Amino acid sequence: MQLSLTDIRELAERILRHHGFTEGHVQAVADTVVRGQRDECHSHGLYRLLGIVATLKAGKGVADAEPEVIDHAPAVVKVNAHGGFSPLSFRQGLPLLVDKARSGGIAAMAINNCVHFSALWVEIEALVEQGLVAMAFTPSHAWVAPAGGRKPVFGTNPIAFGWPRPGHNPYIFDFATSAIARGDIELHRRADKPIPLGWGVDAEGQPTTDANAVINGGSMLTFGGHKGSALSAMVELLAGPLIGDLTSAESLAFDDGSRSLPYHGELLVVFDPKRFLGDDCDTHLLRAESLFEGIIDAGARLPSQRRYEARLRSEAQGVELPDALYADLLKLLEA
Ligand code: NDP
Ligand code: PYC
Repeated sequence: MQLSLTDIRELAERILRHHGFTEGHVQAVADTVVRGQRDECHSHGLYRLLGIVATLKAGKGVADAEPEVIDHAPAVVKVNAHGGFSPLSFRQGLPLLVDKARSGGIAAMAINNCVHFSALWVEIEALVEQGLVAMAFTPSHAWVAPAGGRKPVFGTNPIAFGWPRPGHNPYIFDFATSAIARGDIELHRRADKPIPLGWGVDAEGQPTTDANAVINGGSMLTFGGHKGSALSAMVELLAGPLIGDLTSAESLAFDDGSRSLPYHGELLVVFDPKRFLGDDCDTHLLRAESLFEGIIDAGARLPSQRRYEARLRSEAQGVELPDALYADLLKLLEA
């Protein structure tokens, strides 16, 4: 199916309203999944609506939750999502987070008690647009074995980072600390395609190219062996106990076999370069440009470049949805 961005936005909004989401959630969630689809981040585009509705039906998410923004400490904002989906909590906490970063130079926001389904770059872009440097971390469900271990302990635990670049798209990376996001393995299973070796092992701990064997009884693997494993543990700690919220193992226990989206917290940390550098800010941001030029001169590409190119393409031509996904999305309007 070839659909315009307006078409997919309307479809996403209709599905969310049909399932009783309040208008704030409709707008925040639709915005997030449409951006994912637009930038060809297929694992976190419209596909996520299937999991969102399944989570609601399993009673593991609240469609009319009202996020509560708490001015917790001079540099800390907390947002209690009260069981709702994270994008609205992020939106509502954003102004206070930005104010705190501007006044103190550094600030953090903890989103608690939320269903988390999204790509983190969506939030990082909103912060970088304000001229801030930003990082985000969140656990998920315990699907990933630690390097050298035999059973899942970690979530897919993404880390995202953004740096503003005057006159250019921002430098943003955003990746799971597993070899790949769970969503991508699920998409391979839906399309009946083999996964590359290195993404996961089967129930016996044997390397496999069978997505189903990884999802049902197997384990995902970390990226970069022990290094990804340690980073994944860091995400568990920062966006779990540090903010008083669930680890991936606890999120999976809360799930209780319902196969819902993960339920836990998220930590965002932002820095205001103007506060760090004062009048010298522009000079140093310009110096940073030579790093990006160096990467490109070396023949590499910057992270997010593929995404920015996909965005331009989607804005001009619309997006392509697999027929099976389009059919499953339409079914959500009947159920
Ligand atoms: P990838 O392994 O594809 O890595 C994504 C990042 O690496 C992007 O920033 C990407 O840029 C960049 N990148 C990829 N290839 C290159 C390259 N050759 N040179 C330079 N940069 C490159 O994605 P993941 O599967 O790890 O993660 C996908 C998404 O899943 C993320 O957005 C993440 O937030 C989300 N996720 C969310 C979770 C949650 O709990 N909410 C859990 C796990 C993942 P580009 O996009 O331009 O290719
Ligand atoms: O793709 O790993 C993933 C994921 C987990 C929660 C949201 N996305």
